[in-house]
Amino acid sequence: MDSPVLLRVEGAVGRPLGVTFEDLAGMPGDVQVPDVSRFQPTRRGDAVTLAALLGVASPRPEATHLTLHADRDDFHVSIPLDAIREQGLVVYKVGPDRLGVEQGGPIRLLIRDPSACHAGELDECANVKYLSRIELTAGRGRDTRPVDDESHRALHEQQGA
Ligand SMILES: Nc1nc2c(c(=O)[nH]1)N[C@H]1C(S)=C(S)[C@@H](COP(=O)(O)O)O[C@H]1N2
Ligand SMILES: [Mo]
Repeated sequence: MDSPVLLRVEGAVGRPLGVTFEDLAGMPGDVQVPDVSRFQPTRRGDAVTLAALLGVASPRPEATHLTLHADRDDFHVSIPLDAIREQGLVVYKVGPDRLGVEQGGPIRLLIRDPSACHAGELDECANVKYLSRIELTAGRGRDTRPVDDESHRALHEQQGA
């Protein structure tokens, strides 16, 4: 049986992708990032670089922004492509196991070195859980990050965090 597609890379790209667990695990060793707790002590798991996935998908020249979509809970974050390309990690496993939903799986995006919530484009809010689609666009895409402390608190309560 074919493995399920966990993540799509689409929009302004030369080659749209439907990525399975095996695709991620089969990427070359030099783009695998074992043990993301080295970057963020409270996070667990192993990743591939976002840059490597984008290398395969080939963003078209007009692409200025990258939008991270979590269709599961309708959460979306849009960031300038140049800012996130080298900062993004696509976490997909914990040792031999798949990344569970309680850890934001099956796919979670992590920013290597995020700023505090609302302190910039690449903030902790951009650590998107249940990442299902990466969309490249000319101009900013959808962004549902909370904009003030109150809505942020409400979101965290909803997330149980
Ligand atoms: N899918 C999804 N991802 C999300 C969120 C969310 O509500 N849904 N909240 C974001 C926010 S605002 C923050 S600060 C971080 C919190 O991550 P943590 O719960 O692992 O600490 O997740 C981000 N990723
Ligand atoms: Mo946040």
